[in-house]
Amino acid sequence: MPINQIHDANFPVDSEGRTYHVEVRRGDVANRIVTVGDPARAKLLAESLDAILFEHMSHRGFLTITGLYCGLPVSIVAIGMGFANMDFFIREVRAVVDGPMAVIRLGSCGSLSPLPNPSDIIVADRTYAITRNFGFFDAPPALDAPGGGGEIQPYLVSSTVDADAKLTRHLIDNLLKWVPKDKVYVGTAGSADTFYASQGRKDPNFNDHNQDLITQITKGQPERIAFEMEAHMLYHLARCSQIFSSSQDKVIRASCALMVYINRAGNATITPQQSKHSLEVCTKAIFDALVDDMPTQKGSVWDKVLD
Ligand code: R1P
Repeated sequence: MPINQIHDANFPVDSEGRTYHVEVRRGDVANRIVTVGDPARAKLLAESLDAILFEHMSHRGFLTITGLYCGLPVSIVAIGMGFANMDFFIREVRAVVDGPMAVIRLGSCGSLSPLPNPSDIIVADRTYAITRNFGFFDAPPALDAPGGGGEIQPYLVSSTVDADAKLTRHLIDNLLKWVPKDKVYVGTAGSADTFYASQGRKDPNFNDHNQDLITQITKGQPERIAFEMEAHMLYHLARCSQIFSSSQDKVIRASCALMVYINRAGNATITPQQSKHSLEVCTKAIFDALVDDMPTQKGSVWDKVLD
């Protein structure tokens, strides 16, 4: 939406209440949401819907598809990549959805130890953030000084936040209907603010001071099995909605299924056939989990659609 069509500089919406970046208004988005990065993935997920009631690609590339699954309203929102896009999505959708929300992220990830393998599925029961510490690079400590630069570290690792226990239980139960038990892992996902340096990838063009990053992050913490880039912002905002909101109607509950696309330890990648299969089984499991978790829709304009 062009900037000249927005009202309210502090939470921009257009004259009909559409948000600035996702471009959705009240009635466009359901309370049960699957969020993905890739719009093509969102389109594939939408093939499982019984009917599509709303579809819109925003000028910033957020694709929202709302339809019915087992007769209940669900939305699929493709957001692109990174913390900022997850923040745009959650805040703008929360602003136009009434009642409690259940959000499951379906993403891809890299696994960090010899297992899980590419094509395995990780349910992130907990997440943490890894962020580049700009101060370390912009005003570097004297690394050759006694003490090696003091306390300042090149990367910041946050504390962890839990997924919603009930939603995660439904997600795991439904995944196990389609995926062998030894291919489903439950573990902690590290959400990095960048794909390269903050995930310990070496780049000869920059000194990122990350040669020991993966070892430091995972030392003594074998449950830290995956890297991706969005789940922690989702869990963090969901937690903030629970502890700081004055209303139960504003609560967001979140969970996440991650398709292992690459294994960093073994330098292995998923095949096209495996990624297609992973997407198919995750699609069924996630939609069924959302329906099991919230079998009726409460407090939304979708009540009227269903009457
Ligand atoms: C990086 O290639 C992207 O893939 C992963 C990361 O989180 C990042 O967004 O997830 P998606 O496949 O969901 O985009």
